Amino acid sequence: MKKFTPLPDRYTEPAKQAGKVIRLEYKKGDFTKHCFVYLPYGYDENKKYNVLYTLHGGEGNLEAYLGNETEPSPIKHCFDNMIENGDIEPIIVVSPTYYDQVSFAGQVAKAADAVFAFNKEIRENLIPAVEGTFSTYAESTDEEEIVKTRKHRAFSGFSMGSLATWYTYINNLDEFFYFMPFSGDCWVNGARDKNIEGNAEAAAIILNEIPEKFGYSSKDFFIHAVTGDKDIAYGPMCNLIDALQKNAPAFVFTDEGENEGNIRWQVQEEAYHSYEYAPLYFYNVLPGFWK
Ligand code: FER
Repeated sequence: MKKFTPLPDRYTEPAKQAGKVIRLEYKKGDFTKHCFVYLPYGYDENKKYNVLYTLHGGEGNLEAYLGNETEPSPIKHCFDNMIENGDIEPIIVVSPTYYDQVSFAGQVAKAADAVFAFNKEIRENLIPAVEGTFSTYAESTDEEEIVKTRKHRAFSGFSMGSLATWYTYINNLDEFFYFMPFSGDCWVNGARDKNIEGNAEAAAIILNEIPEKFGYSSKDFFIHAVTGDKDIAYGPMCNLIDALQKNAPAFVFTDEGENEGNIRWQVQEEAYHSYEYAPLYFYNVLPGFWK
């Protein structure tokens, strides 16, 4: 397994070329929600941008990645610096929440329920709101067009947001090509309540069936899963990766990019369960997407 490249100095401090954080309201039925959207420096409506959707953890909220319009976060500065230095092409980043704007801080089971319900909202409300407002590869928000442009969409998330990333692969593989689960494994829906043993084995069987279910091959997606060796998700993620290596032939492990396989696993030494490592992980993962 390759080591992570250390984050360059000052990548979490304001860049010279600063993108913008915008608050975007959208409807979910009668309910109004919002998300924060990062537009890169020099955003131009006449250009097309790849989009990263990224989800917070069980005690987080929709400001976890980008901050907000007036107080941008270190992670937002990291996106600016990566783009300014040419590590990645300019991208749009979307930070939504699976909660209905209510604080369920500390209630992991509530987070799991919200995560399991969120994929419908991504498909029906979130993607149309974002990609109908900003300039992405999708020329319209028709389902067919969103599916056609799936190669230009990535999904990531931390902890319970990583659970959401595995579930977006399971439910919305037709809308996303790239996945970056960080610091969270794939709980089988309801397994916790039912006390099912061997969650990782059950998850591997489910994950293995997904590409065929959508009519895709092993070349039609790329997952780069990451965590730290001191992270509470390290053990569960190792179990999941082991189960995928043993029982899920749809997954072709690689230490390189998507031309060599479709799943890559990388672990940072001495890293704990924290957003603190998100800039390091984005810096190492995103340059491998959209190549
Ligand atoms: C995991 C480890 C921890 C995981 C989730 C958590 C989905 C969440 C912990 C919390 O929110 O307290 O592997 O996978």
